[in-house]
Amino acid sequence: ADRTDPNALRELIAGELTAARERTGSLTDAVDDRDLTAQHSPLMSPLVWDLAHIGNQEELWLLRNVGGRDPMHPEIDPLYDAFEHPRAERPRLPLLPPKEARRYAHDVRGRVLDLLEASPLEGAPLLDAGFAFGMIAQHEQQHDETMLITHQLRKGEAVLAAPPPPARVDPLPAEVLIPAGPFTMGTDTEPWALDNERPAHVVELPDYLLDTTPVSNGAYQRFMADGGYFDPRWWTAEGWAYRMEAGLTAPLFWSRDGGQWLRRRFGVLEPVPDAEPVLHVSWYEADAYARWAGRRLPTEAEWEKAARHDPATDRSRRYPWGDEPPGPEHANLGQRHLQPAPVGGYPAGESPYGVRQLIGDVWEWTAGDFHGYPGFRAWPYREYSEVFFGPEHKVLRGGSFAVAPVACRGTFRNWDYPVRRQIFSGFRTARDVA
Ligand code: AVJ
Ligand code: FE
Repeated sequence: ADRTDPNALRELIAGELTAARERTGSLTDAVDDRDLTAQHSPLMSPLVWDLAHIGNQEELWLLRNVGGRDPMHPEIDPLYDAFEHPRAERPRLPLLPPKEARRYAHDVRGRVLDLLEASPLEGAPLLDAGFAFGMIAQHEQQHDETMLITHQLRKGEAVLAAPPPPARVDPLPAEVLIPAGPFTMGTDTEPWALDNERPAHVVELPDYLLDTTPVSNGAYQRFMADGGYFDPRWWTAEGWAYRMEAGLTAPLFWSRDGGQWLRRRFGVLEPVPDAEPVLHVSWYEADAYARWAGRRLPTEAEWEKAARHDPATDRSRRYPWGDEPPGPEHANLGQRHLQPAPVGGYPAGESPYGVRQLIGDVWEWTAGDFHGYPGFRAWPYREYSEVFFGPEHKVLRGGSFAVAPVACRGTFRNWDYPVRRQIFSGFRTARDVA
């Protein structure tokens, strides 16, 4: 799409908003009203909260902020402010019931599409390149991933299904060398990049070696079989304390059946597939595995250089494969498949250094804490990123099978507590060149 042509940009925005709403619809129409209002885990909101929160954020940013309209239902704002009520409390709030929540989100959307037709897409920072519209499409898709996590935590019969991802696996070297040198991290030019991806800045890295693919279930089970969960040598002090307190012996959703490990995935119990990337591990488990393997987690800069730097042109690109938006041949994104693809797939998504599956499949834990880049400016609200900066959050990169293309790129940064495991998290490892 030609983003410099306002009508083409309007069409692109409308398409992204519609795609997000279709996803929201399939996640919320798959269950009945009781399931929509139930608390499936104290870690998550009821699905009906996400639904109305999606509509409320859209109303706040697009109808009120951009469009200058009056609030539609000012009394509901505090219910859907994520900072007012922790997730565990949300089921007890006087939330809009499913029918009203759907109608509210639908009414907001109708007015937004009218606004989009009438609105200039330049002349104010929120409007330039349609930023506020892009931010809201990304926001809805982020909650669609959150709702998929709620589905994964939900007990009972399977209600979601999707075809498996491509089974192709290529024989690949275990790791690749990324030669020393500077690269540009972050962006000033990606039109819908969020504040924490900015500004672009040069980072100089020494030589390092990075896993060609995410760590597989097969490799992770060697760590388990070697007593990895029972040996404090591999764990940080905090990680070991958490492992003991939580009684961890395997990734979340795994269970033992005689000699075999099974995992539960969207209501279906099946043998753990050795070839898939390990999923539902905390940062502490990823860090312990890496130490056991004589390796370490990559830094964010190491991850991003492998994903974006093109040594032929000495330029950072949007994705490992170049600047074109993700297609189904490049990466496992967008909930097209409800599981990661086996490691060693997606040849068309390979980076110039030969690294695979950086985008899609599983979120990848990186070594460091979440912080702002040099020159960071909170925009358009401090509560998107800035209030989460600090040592309590670790950064994840690359997106999972649950992430929509609009909310995924080489610069995108996600974050969570190092104990989190219900998220679609895996990892790959790195090492210094001796
Ligand atoms: C960027 C995924 C950490 O879900 O908490 C949604 C995204 N921000 N609504 C989250 C977000 C506000 C955020 N993460
Ligand atoms: Fe939100």
